[in-house]
Amino acid sequence: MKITAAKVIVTCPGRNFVTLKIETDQGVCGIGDATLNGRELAVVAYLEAHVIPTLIGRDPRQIEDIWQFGYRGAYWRRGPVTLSAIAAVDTALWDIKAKMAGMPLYDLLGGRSRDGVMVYGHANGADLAETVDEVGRYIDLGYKAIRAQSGIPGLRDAYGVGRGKLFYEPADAGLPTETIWDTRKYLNFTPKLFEALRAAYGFDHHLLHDAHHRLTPIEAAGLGKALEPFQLFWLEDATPAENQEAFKLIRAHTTTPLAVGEVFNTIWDCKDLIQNQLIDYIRCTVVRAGGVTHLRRIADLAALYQVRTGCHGATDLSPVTMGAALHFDTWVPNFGIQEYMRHTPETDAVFPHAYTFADGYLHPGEAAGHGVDIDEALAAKYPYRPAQLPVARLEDGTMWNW
Ligand code: EZ4
Ligand code: CO
Repeated sequence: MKITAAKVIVTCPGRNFVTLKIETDQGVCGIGDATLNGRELAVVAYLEAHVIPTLIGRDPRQIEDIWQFGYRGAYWRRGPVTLSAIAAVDTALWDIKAKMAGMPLYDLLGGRSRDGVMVYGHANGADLAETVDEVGRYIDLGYKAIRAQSGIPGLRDAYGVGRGKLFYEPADAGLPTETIWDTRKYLNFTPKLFEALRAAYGFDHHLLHDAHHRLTPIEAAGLGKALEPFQLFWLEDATPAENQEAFKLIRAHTTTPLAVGEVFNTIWDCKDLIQNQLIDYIRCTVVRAGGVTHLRRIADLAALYQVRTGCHGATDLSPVTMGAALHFDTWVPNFGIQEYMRHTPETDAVFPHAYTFADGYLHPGEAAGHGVDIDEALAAKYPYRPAQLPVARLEDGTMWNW
């Protein structure tokens, strides 16, 4: 069996997505997501100039060897561009292998471990009252788990607050939007939000929150402690994690469960956090962390330390990543939760998929492969539009973490 062709498809049905399609001499093809939000064209160039030429003529069944070739063969190890490109190849090859086997991908990985994949939705509002209402809307939609983010009094911008309901899209301008951040106002407000949410809805639902890298370790420790009475499912990205040891300080002060890893790209970014039991959930997903092949290694390491998975699932992860992640989630023994931000109807139309939502769970479907396709004719109607993520500055102008 041979790979005969591969191409990159860029489409913007409301936001940019990069998709790799691999064709074979058996007529079976597979697709993988290569979208790196705000840096899309870097991965396009990487795939077209450096990866696709090495794939032609290769046996697509050799997923492991092709992964190692992409990783070791680059010499320049790691990094989001390289690992997103490797992930796209890997996802497309698993898609092909599962289609050849006539199996849904989860079956090929080792079979079903659960009946459905518990997801969390994103509730956000301009202020506390609106955010409380939004959480209620998700409860009414059947969600078992909800992430709450809110506008903050006295602060113009807060992470996670969308302009419309149910859809949130931060990459909103050709050049980065400048937002203003104030940690004092955020720390003053956030416990009040969760107090109000528990007062309104009780303790039966899982509540989550994303600090989005804004805090120092000691500030994160304080927030974790202040949130303990409200029993969060997790506090995410409490502080940047380039220095994985920073989490020792947070861990020493709070029992609020911690989740990290959506910006990680290999197992090496996760290693110390997992081995030192500094986190409870690892947020890596298929496209950002080298595909199913590498994500599986991260999950296996995590399992040794009772760390569970919590795959990133924002709208910048295309339906292709969502589909592949749902097969992974259905199989992985140490599953925790899956993030689920709905894609727009335009995006769903470009990427017809077998996965479905019901009662707070996503189901990957029974189609052979990962169950997601791309309508190339429709994709061609939505040309690339430059869009970058915002940046954050403190009120005095100092650059901060967005
Ligand atoms: O800001 O994926 O938990 N979800 C998140 C996301 C990220 C975006 C960045 O591209 O933090 O909303
Ligand atoms: Co996040």
